[in-house]
Amino acid sequence: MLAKKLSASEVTDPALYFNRRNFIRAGILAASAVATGAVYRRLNPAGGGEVNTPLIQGVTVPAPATDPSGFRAADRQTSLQDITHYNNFYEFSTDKASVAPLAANFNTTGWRVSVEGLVKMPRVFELDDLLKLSPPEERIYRMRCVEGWSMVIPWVGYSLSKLLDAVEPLEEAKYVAFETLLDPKRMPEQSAGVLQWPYVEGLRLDEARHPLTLLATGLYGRALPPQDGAPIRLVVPWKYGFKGIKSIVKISLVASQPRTTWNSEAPREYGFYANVNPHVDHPRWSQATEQRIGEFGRRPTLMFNGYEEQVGHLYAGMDLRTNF
Ligand SMILES: Nc1nc2c(c(=O)[nH]1)N[C@H]1C(S)=C(S)[C@@H](COP(=O)(O)O)O[C@H]1N2
Ligand SMILES: [Mo]
Repeated sequence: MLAKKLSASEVTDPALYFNRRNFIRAGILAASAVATGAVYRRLNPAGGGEVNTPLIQGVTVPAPATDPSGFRAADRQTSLQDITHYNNFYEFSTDKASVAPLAANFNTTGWRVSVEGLVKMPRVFELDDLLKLSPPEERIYRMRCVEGWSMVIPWVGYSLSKLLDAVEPLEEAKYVAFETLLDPKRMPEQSAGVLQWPYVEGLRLDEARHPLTLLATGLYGRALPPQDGAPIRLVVPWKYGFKGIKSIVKISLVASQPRTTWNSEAPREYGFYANVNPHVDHPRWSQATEQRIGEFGRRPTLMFNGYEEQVGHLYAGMDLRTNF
């Protein structure tokens, strides 16, 4: 979201967009949907680049061609090169092309994820135990960043609901809060004040339990590369990309709506729900179209990113302009 330096011609009255506290840190905050394509082509000339993560054994390929589940989008998949070299991961860099090299040596040895809060069976999972909780499945999802670009990614993982079932949420639990690792030694930009760290996100419990909501551990059949959120991240295909929190260390079941990073940085621009919606524009740009990375030109953005059939019922009766 912090795509480049703020220039006066692009944002005439920044005070309209950021509160005082945030404005100081948000000095470089100015994404432009128009610029996305040009910046992307400049930073990503065609070419190789290796991803050295191990292959995941025993990945199951679930749904049939018609795919009423939404698990396997038929769209052409974005290349591994693009998925791993055009990243938003501010703990490493605000420059999409710099995340891969800066995250390359990210050490995930001894990774644990604490699942806690309003649950009957709180538990600190060793990564291996978390990976073994449910068989890995391939899910081909359309991904849409709030900045106006999109990708199609063959993730590997399992539905977050499997993990939630394992810890047995209590009756009072209404939301799920997620937290990224906080360790400035391993995540160098956490020493800078770009965002308030750690990165946090949240979902309503029914959203978190939807089968499309994925706890991702890999992509293209390999373990998750550092730049995409190793060793474990969230993927919610009908929401803007920033909901997909990376490198998770804590998942808490809570009673009320948790604070989320981008919503607290710029509440007018980024809502808690962040459902992909071509009819609700970002205050500074239209959300009606998107640039699919690897394609020329822009294509229309679909309601709920094309997953309306699967998730529309979660928002029945809600005003999606106020709850953006
Ligand atoms: N911890 C953390 N998670 C994050 C981000 C981040 O900066 N930090 N960026 C978000 C944004 S804005 C997007 S679009 C996606 C990008 O995921 P990708 O690089 O795997 O495509 O990650 C999301 N998750
Ligand atoms: Mo994003």
